[in-house]
Amino acid sequence: MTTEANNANGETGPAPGVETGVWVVLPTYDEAENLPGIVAAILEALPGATLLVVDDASPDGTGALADGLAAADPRIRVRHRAGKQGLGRAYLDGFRVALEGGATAVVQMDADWSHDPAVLPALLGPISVGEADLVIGSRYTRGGRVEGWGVGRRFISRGGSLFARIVLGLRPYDLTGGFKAWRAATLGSIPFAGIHAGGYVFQIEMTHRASRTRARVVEIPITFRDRRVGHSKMSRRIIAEALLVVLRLRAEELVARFRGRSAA
Ligand SMILES: Nc1nc2c(ncn2[C@@H]2O[C@H](COP(=O)(O)OP(=O)(O)OP(=O)(O)O)[C@@H](O)[C@H]2O)c(=O)[nH]1
Ligand SMILES: [Mg+2]
Repeated sequence: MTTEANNANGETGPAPGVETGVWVVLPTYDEAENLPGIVAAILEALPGATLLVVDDASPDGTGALADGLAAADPRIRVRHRAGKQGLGRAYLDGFRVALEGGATAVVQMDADWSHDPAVLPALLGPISVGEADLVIGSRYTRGGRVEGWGVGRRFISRGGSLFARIVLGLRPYDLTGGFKAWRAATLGSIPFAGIHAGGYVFQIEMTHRASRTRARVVEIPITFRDRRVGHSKMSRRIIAEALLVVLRLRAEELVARFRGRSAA
């Protein structure tokens, strides 16, 4: 048997290889300028993957653009959602579709070029060889970098990761980043219903939940770049929410432990 799957006339059909069964979930909100390029780069890095664009009715027409790309390439799918409900909800919806679609591994990444598609094979590597259940593309592990952020944004991001790491007692250094690869079974074992899917805290909570199921979490260094074009959606409200939810997650765990002890 051969893993060669190109058809005779060289059409861009799915080419089974290591990444067969990999779904890349790409949430978009007003990413029309970025979408065609990032989609092409993702599929170049992972020719056998399925790429799911999850668009929240972007006013700039990203959804229609995605439909056009999907019509030309069977590896591309589009999930349209009625309106902007935040990144976390878009991800959970996309994860559900990927798991129901038979994904064996699920990648999550931003569409604004902050996450380099060329890293995708390396991100999936530890899962393919059976050494990890969750791989984090990490800015804050040895060799990781951030480019294009001012002092303020760096401080918020690093501080947020450190705060969550200490409060929740987690191992990874980058808890707020959104470039991750999941073994499908690990992702599927997390109950989505209870997740605080609002903003930035979503990334922390998903890694926290995975760690509590004893998932093997591995960090690989990445260089994160500030968005190429388009607008930033970061706000004070998102940061405050993240801090509060981290404290709440810890409080919930302590209460559960206390209840367990007093019931025993
Ligand atoms: N479907 C969907 N996608 C979203 C939503 N909010 C953000 N996104 C996408 O999620 C990814 C990350 O969002 P960003 O706005 O880049 O968030 P960020 O990286 O924290 O901040 P900036 O890059 O500074 O804007 C991008 O691909 C966005 O288009 C949303 O409400 N729904
Ligand atoms: Mg971004």
